[in-house]
This record gives sequence, C-alpha cells and structure tokens, in this order.
Amino acid sequence: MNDLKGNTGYEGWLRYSKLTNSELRKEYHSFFEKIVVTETTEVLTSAKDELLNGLSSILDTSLEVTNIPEGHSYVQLITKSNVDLLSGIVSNNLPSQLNDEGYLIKAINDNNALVIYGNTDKGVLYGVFHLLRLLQTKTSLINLEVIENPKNQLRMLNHWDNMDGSIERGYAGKSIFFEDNRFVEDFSRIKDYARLLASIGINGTTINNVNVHEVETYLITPKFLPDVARVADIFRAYGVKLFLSVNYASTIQLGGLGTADPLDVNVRNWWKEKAKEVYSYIPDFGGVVVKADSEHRPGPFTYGRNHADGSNMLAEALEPFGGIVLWRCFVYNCLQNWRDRSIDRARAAYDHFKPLDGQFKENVLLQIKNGPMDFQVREGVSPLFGAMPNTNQILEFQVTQEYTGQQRHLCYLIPQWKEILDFDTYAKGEGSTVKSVVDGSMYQYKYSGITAVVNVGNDENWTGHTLAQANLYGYGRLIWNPELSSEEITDEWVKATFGTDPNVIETVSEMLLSSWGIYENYTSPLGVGWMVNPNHHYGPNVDGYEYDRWGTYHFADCKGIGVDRTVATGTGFTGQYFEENASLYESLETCPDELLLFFHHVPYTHELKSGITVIQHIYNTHFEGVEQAEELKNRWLALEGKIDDARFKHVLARQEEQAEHSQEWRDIINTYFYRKSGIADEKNRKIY
Ligand code: GCV
Repeated sequence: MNDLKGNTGYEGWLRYSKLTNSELRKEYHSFFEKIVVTETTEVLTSAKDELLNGLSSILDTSLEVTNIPEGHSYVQLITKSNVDLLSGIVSNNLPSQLNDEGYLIKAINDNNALVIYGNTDKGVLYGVFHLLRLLQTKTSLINLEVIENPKNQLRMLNHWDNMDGSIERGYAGKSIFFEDNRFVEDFSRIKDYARLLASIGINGTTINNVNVHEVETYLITPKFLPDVARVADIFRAYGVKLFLSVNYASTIQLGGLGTADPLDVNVRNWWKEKAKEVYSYIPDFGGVVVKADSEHRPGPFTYGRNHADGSNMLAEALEPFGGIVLWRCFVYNCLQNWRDRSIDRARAAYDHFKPLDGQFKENVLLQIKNGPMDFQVREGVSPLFGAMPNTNQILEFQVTQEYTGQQRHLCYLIPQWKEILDFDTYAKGEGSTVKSVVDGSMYQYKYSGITAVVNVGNDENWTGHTLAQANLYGYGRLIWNPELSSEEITDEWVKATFGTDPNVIETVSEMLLSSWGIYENYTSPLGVGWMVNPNHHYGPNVDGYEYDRWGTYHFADCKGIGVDRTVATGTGFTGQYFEENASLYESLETCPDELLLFFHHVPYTHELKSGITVIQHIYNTHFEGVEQAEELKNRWLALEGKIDDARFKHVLARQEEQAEHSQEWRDIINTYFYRKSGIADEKNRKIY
C-alpha cells in the first residue's frame, strides 16, 4: 500500500512511491549514484529537478547533482551542443533520427551509467519523464536503448475556464487560473499542473474558454498581459506554450472600431498592433483559438465574409511572430426549427469549411471535433478529416466528460479515441486513417496535431473522480504515440497511480477498459446520442432536446427511431464521406449496429446484425448496463485494504453514485420506449 502525501490524489501519476523490491533497487542503484548535468537552460533545470525528485523518492535516497561523475555510476542529461560526449557510444546520425522533441535513453558503461539525450532541452525533459515511468512500472534498465519521437507536432489542451473562476463543462471544482475576475494569487498549483502536462508530453495549452466573454476579452490587454506572461513563464519551463482564446469582435469591444469586418484595413491593422503588443509580453506566445459564428459568438458572417477571411486576418497579424490560429469548425445553426427536417446539424462543419479548402493562410489550422455532432458517447467520425488536402487540420477531443458521466460516472475514453484515430477516411485510398491526417503526414501539413478540452479543476485530485485522471494521462500518452494500445496506456497509469499489486492492476485496468461500453449500454442507444437533460447535460431525458432549437433529435415515434442521414431518403450526410464509408453507412445492410440510429431511422422491430431487434437491444443493454455498473462498484469494493483509505473511499462514493444513477437511466429509457412502441420485453423484466 502506498503511503504518500495524504493520498489525496494531488500527485496524480507522479507519486513516485518508494521501491521496495530489493533486486530492482540494487539494479537502479547501479545506474544512479549521481545526476550529471553540464548545461543550463530553464527546461533542463526542470528536467534535472524532476529527475532528482523522482529518483530520490523512488529510491528513498538523496542523489547529488554534479558535473563530473568521478568513478560513480550516473545518469547524464545531454543536448545537441554536447553530442560529442556520445561519440563512439551512439551512431553519428543520432541527431537526425530525432526531431526537436524526441529523445534517446541508453544504458552505457556496462550498465553503470545512463544517458538521456535530446536535440533540444525539451527532448531531454520528455526523456526524463520516460525514465521515471520505467521506474514506476518497475522495468529493468539493463541494456536499455529507447528512441522516441512524438507522432504529433501540436499536443494541446484547451481550458474552458472563465475569469470568474467557473469552468464551462468543468466537473472538478473551479479554475486553477482564475477567481473573481482576475488571476489567482498563488501560482504554485499552476507549476504542479505544468509538471503533470510535461510528463505526458503536452506542449501547448489555452487557459481560457472558447466562449470569450466580457472580462476575458481583456486578456490581450495590458490589464492582464503581465499575469498571462507569468503563467506563460511557468509553462515555458516545462515545454508548454501558452495560447489564448480570443474574442473575434475584439476590434469592437477593445478597439472601438465599430466593426470586425476581416477585410477592413483598420481592423486588420488593429490586430497587427495587438499581436505586436502581446508578443512584447510573451515572445513565444503560441497563438489564438477562435470560436466564431458559433453558438452566438461573433464572427465574419456578420460582414458577409467567410471563415477563411476571418482566420486569415488573425493569421496575418500573428505570422511575423511565428504564431498560429486554431480556428474551430464547430459552426452550425443553433436556432434550428425542429419541425424542419431538411436541416442536419451533422452536415454543418463540412458544408461550411470544405468549399474553402486551399484558401487559408499557412499558419491557420482548422480545429475539428472528433464527430460531426458534439462529443457524444458514440457518433460517426467527422467527414471533414481528410477532406481538405490543402488546409492544416487539428483534431479536437473532449477529455472533460460533458456527455459521458461528468466525472461522477467512470467512462475511460482512450478506447473511444483510439477507434477515432484508427478510423479509415479513405481520403487517399485504404489506410488513410484519421491519425495520419492529423499527424500531418498524409498531406504534409505545415502545422497539425491534436487538442482536447481538459477535465481539470481545483479539486484536490484535479479531475473530480480520481479514476478520471486516467483520461488526461491517457490522452497525452495516446497523442504522443497513437500506436500505443489502450492496454499499455492503462497499465502504465494504474501502476504509477496505485502501485504494482497484480490484483489492483488487473481490477482497475478492467474497470477502466470496460467502462465506456458500460456507460454506452445504459445511456442513449445505437449512436443516436443526446437524451440528456438540457443545459447541464447530466442524467436521462429522452425528449430533453427533441423539440428544441439545437439540431439534436432522435425522431422516435410509435413505430421507430433514428435519424435518416442517407443520401437516398435522408439529409444526405452520408454523402460527405469518401465513397467506401459513404456506401458503408448509406446501406442498412452494412451500417454497423453501433451507429445504426445515427445514420438511419428504423422500426423498433428492425433486426440488428446481432440478430436481435432494436427494441430488444435497447432493453437488453439497459438492464445489462446497470448490472455492469453495479459490478464496477463491487470490483472496486474488493480492493478494500489494497488501496489507501482516502482514495478508496473517494472512488467508492463515485462508483456508488454511478451504480445508482445508472438505474435512473435504465428505467427512464426503457419505460419511454416501451410506452412509445407498446412492445414488451421478451424477458419480462420490470419496465414501468
Ligand atoms: C464552450 C457544446 C458545449 C458548450 C461548448 C461548445 C463548444 O455546445 O455544450 O459548452 O462551449 O460545445 O465546443 O464550443
């Protein structure tokens, strides 16, 4: 059992519990009597501090940092300026095997020393965290040689934090950056956050909500820029670039120009001056994220301009400083008339952006949500991926669990994200996966990568549910290398967080890996989505959005359910995919069961490929989902005594809530469809 720092979950996966296995202690000691660092940069200082802290804690000794090892075993941190130290030890072309963030870790001197090499200090920092991960997972270092390069260039997070301290769709307390319309006073937590991010390879973050309200608009003014710069300083030391979400209409609100027309020369000049000012505070400012013409946010449409015009205006201003514009594609009509069946929200992003391919400046990236709707437990993959060969794309996931249980229910999303990254778009024939679009390799994008809405707040354990830390950890690890399996990532996280008792590893891993399917079972069925309470989105409400303006419908009547998105008889959405997927989804015969109601409207008696009818599937999965949620709780309960008390009780309380609340989902969904369809459950279970 671990005995670290009160076991609040604050350390996350950086617990560095003391190693008790004496064999391994001996082995590690034979590598690490000293830490050797001969170069000084801010990031290397972080790397050295992390190594010192991690090794001292795991080995329970205090190690010395020195320039010369003098007959001791040692671990040395080296960057390109000292690559000569490695001549004869590694191949001469090592620097060309690594990109700017890649690293080598190698056992040398007959396993009496270890080097961590990066072309840059950032590479070294990531290498240090890799080494500490090996120790936390109790891996032997004998003859170790690891070469790693991140697969994605931009590995970002987006905070939806407001300056009053609230977090839009936040389920883990208040903002760690803001309170009472200003920055928090104590920045020490921000440093601990930067450490967590660097340890999983995150290299950029926005700190404020994409809905940029009144006060936050001033983040790019001298009123707040000194504080923004202080936060940027903290992140910089951990290799994380700071970005801001900006208000598209800043020229009106801050500049007094009366217009935000992107083609207006005064508007353009205002942004150029603004960029100059921001960079005078933060020389390596990453750039801006923009939500424009979306859910009542201002944008270029007001002036009869398009999204290329809008984003290019900002890109032009940031270009001289190397900044980029992350322009969100979450643009749709949120004032839809539910009676009008001709509009389909799923079509919107593609319809708006695809025709603009090639019109964006080189430093614009289109930020595209993984699905065409909005982070549902299951939906199709956005057909925009791969559809714009001449426009940089970045994928947006949602780590915060808006529609997946709000960190009160366990829903581990790595398996979902893997499916999306592995999805074949067929954009350039078979094998044109989403991951190869967004890592930039397929179309040689200048900028590309992955971003996500983060799940962190000022709760002691950062994420509300301690097990929800696994989503943040896994997100970072997966976007560093999308080839990692869900199982590998899970194993790492469980060991670092709860130790290496095989029973704990097996139980927690199985809980995590089964949880997405379980959550899907008792919530909205077969890809249809929604069915949640309006506004806060927690808990079941089948018709919550059915007669509303948001474009999120299931169209259930007494005969059937689902959205007909076919070209033949529906909204034509399936036609936005490349041919192979278009025909796969178009046909009832080939459309996968799990997305059936996302693409088709079918009778309740329609037989699924599984051989059962849609209505019976709804009943079965909802009864089963509740049993599984109960089982999750029981599995956790069986770990009593093997997990420290504080974290044990905390997780148990969440699992109890999930088990109970899943019954609410089951009974409301089953009752609704029983009453609509009049078809009884074949197994005669209790429906109200
Ligand atoms: C930040 C959904 C969420 C909103 C969010 C929006 C977005 O509509 O419910 O809270 O706004 O997505 O991604 O911009």
